Amino acid sequence: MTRVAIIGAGPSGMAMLRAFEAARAAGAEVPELVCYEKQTDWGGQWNYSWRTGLDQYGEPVHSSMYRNLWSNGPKEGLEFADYTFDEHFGRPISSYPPREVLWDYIAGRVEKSDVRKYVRFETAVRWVRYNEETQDFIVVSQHLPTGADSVETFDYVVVASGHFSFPNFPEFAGIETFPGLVTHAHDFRGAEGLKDKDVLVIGSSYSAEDIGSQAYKMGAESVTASYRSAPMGYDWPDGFSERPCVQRFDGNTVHFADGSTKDVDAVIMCTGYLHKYPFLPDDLGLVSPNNVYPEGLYRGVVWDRNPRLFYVGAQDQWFTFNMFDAQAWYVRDLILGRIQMPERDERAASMAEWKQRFEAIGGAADEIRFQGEYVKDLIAQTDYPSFDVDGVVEIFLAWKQDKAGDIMGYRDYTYKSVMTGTHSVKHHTPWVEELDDSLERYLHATV
Ligand code: FAD
Ligand code: NA7
Repeated sequence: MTRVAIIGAGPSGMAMLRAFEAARAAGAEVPELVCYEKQTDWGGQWNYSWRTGLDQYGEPVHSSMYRNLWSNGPKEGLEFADYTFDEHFGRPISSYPPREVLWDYIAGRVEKSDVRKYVRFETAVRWVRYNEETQDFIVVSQHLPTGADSVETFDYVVVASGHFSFPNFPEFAGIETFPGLVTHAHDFRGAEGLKDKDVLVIGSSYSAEDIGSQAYKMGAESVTASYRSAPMGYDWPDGFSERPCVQRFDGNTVHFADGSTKDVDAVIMCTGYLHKYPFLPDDLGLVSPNNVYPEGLYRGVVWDRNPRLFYVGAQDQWFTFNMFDAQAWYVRDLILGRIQMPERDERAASMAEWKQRFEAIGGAADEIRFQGEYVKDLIAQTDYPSFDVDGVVEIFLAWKQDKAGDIMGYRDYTYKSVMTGTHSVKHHTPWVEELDDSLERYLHATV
């Protein structure tokens, strides 16, 4: 029987499991699946861990999420086409739920599909090697609680291990003698300790924006965000400002590229993540900056140098959960032989065409449209329930505008689902005042 290894049971790996289960439920014969997950539960980033650094087994902690993390885009942009928010919660909820609520939603779908039996929890993949002679993969894994290792053979491997876990940690002159907290967004777990502090966040993307906002929300004395390429440019509240690149630290004084200085108590590097796959040899491992079209992946999922290896979720993400579904259904159909794997020339021509489109991208709105076109391209080829992808693009564009107009209040805005037509409802408490991110309070409290 054909055997498929899935590495990771985050949203991408769970989409893969759901895709195969949907085919099985419809009467198809599906391959034997083994999904390796090094954590004790599924959900990937959404499965919060208080730990930082190494976990109880000495493994690098995967989680980069933190307390009080609320969705940074409207949930109407990520809704599954085959499992809606209405189906899960039974009533309209707000557009920007907190982490635990989204975790509940993702898990609810796969709990219903009875796919937990395919997942080997607390089992880390250590190494993958392709055997040219037998045309299959050897996967070496280790069960963390017992230390027992296992070596197994698979016809296909799907890499779904995420790419927001290994921090990109740059060097700055003088930082080695900075007397306060120096950390990376990956190890940030909450801003309560930043109350009354002067905080520096380095970076100008999602993490800088949100961790800076968390610090502000929890009562930081000041927040300074330092950008390398361009400022975020929001209309920040008093006490929150942007400055150009950090040039050096001198004690707790930061010197910026415009000659200005600022004394700070804490430095949080929101400088992004590395694509890192320590279990892959270099001929199988993706090397890319964080962008919407990583090189070497035919249709964004097939490892062109060895088309028996797939990546799900390797792109920078505007679309998330429903894009992982589009990818998973497509990969499934390649494995099932419902879609013929194109020859190398055809793959090269397709990649060249998409690369050209990628290089023509001029800004965030173009990126969103590009990713929408990509999702449509995949969905058209499988039986994943078709949905109004252009409608989702419009929601993302509206979100960008709402955010530009109201950075501390945009999470109180509401949008309409393209899946169900349901208009979300306002959360009972404005985001900037809400200090309890529990599912219990979100779903059951009235004030
Ligand atoms: P992950 O969620 O990273 O899951 C990968 C899984 O692989 C993990 O469970 C990990 O334990 C496992 N794994 C890794 N290596 C191994 C190994 N060697 N062996 C076995 N298992 C392994 N998206 C949104 O849509 N909205 C948001 O608001 C949002 N906020 C975010 C905030 C932060 C701080 C971060 C870091 C990401 C955020 N994202 C958000 C994006 C998020 O990455 C995706 O939503 C989603 O989690 C990606 O799913 P994934 O399965 O590809 O990867
Ligand atoms: P991103 O989106 O990859 O952004 C990384 C940011 O870090 C970006 O602004 C970079 O600036 C900046 N950066 C990188 N290296 C440096 C150095 N050396 N100096 C200064 N600034 C630097 O990562 P995020 O963590 O924000 O977001 C990743 C995911 O987590 C995302 O899906 C969110 O939902 C949560 P640049 O603009 O390239 O000059």
